[in-house]
Amino acid sequence: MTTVHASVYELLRSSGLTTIFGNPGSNELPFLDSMPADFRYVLGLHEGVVVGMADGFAQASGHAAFVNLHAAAGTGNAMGALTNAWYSHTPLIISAGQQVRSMIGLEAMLSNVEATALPRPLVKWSTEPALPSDVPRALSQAIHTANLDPRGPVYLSIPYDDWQHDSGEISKHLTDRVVQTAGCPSTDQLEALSAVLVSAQNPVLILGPDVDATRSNDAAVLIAEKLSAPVWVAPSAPRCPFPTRHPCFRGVLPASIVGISRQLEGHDLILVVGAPVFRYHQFEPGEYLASSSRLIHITSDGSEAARAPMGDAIVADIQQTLRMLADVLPNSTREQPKSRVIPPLPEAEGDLITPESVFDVLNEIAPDDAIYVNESTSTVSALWDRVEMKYPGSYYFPASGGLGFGMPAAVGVQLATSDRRVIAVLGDGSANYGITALWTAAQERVPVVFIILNNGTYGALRAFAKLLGTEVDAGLDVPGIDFCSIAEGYGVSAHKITSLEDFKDRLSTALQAETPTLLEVPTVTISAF
Ligand code: TZD
Ligand code: CA
Repeated sequence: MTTVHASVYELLRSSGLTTIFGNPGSNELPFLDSMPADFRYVLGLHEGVVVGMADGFAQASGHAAFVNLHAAAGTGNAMGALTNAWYSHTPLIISAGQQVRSMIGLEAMLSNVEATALPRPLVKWSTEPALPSDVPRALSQAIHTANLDPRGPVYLSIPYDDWQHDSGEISKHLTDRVVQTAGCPSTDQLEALSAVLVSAQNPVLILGPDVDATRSNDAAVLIAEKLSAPVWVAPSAPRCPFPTRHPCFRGVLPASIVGISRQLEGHDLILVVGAPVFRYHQFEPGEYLASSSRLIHITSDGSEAARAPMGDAIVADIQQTLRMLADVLPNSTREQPKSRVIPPLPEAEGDLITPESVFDVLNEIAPDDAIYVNESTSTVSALWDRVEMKYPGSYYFPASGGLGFGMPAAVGVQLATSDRRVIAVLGDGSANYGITALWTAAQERVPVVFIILNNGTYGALRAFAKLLGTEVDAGLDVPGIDFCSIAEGYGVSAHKITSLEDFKDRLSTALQAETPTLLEVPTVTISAF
């Protein structure tokens, strides 16, 4: 007999899922019993951190990640992090232990009542197998579902008395199944798209996170160069799809309805790839699009295509479509756009350091293939302006805006990418939501450089309050947090920065270290808009 336990580990192994991000409880112990030696368990101290680390790991590796959470309370703690994984199309296979089958109905302690409903609507699929021998097949379904476009998280609740059951006959057929998509545009669709682009007078490209996720950055560069078109990054950007010092690069679009239509005015053709149309944020109503503009949207996510308020869409494989398009497009005779000018460095105020000068130091000292995990909300534009990012997979930001992603994701990205340095840029507010990731970074000896921009306040919310015409003061300041003491408490060496020179020195040392470092930088507050 092959047990469910043996079949599941075999399936995980054959699917490349040998790293388990988790936080255990009693329901999960029978699964963790005698874990094979080729598996690695990465412990997170809070489930939001567990999912954040797995999210970073999956996004950076380009492959699904496996998560093991504790039943209802553990899953509940993970929900905020799931909002980010959902919107970044991160393939996560999230398993959770369940009470033994005979006691779920009794609502014994640690029962996950209505387990499959709990993680919705933030998973593509959620299941609790009807019988123990179906656990391996359900896991196989979960893995394929997570990996099919649009990729995303799935959830599997497993009663803890299932593991020693016989897994039955079918499980041996599961390990070598290949499930593929082949979503290319037809020849007619490709010709029509290319004809529209060629005949446009003033086309513009807008690129989203899935261009970077599918490693289609080079194809996007070719298309931009062939069209001599300016390139914007779609609003509320969670990744960097285009080299930021390329002459065609224009920046990140604003995130309001009028902000976008104003910025795109004059373009007769707008090609949006790998992003929703659009991820708006601040409500500034008006025209969605100038009447002289036509919008075409290429996405692998049918829901993104269907819910857009304007434009036409092609739902297809992004990498294949961009490569095919790059091949068929002729070179335009238009002049190439000219590189944009980087804004001047603002004057420093008193002893405090400006975020802009922190970014200039990063740009000067960090390796050019450094990976930035950003969760400093008021300084997003300044970072995009000042830090050059030229390689795929150089930037990660919470895709739903749910804070608590930055610190854990930085650990996960670094675990997946040992040949590049990860620099986490965190606000003093944001850092607290995932702070226990510091402990995992120390234990796993993950050499992330954590930079806390400490302005003592929720800076972005102060800017938003102004934008809304409100005068909010309550709940916006976060004074009195000593991040160096916290970091040292979790085993991470830390320094409070006293000057820009000091920052340069400490950063250079941190970038050579083989273990994590936290640098707390007292900064001024700048306006987020
Ligand atoms: N809670 C969660 C989980 N996600 C959120 N996005 C918020 C609360 C609301 N929020 C924002 O959207 S930005 C922000 C909060 C609290 C302030 C973050 O402050 P910070 O960065 O110190 O990290 P800045 O640069 O001072 O804005
Ligand atoms: Ca702050």
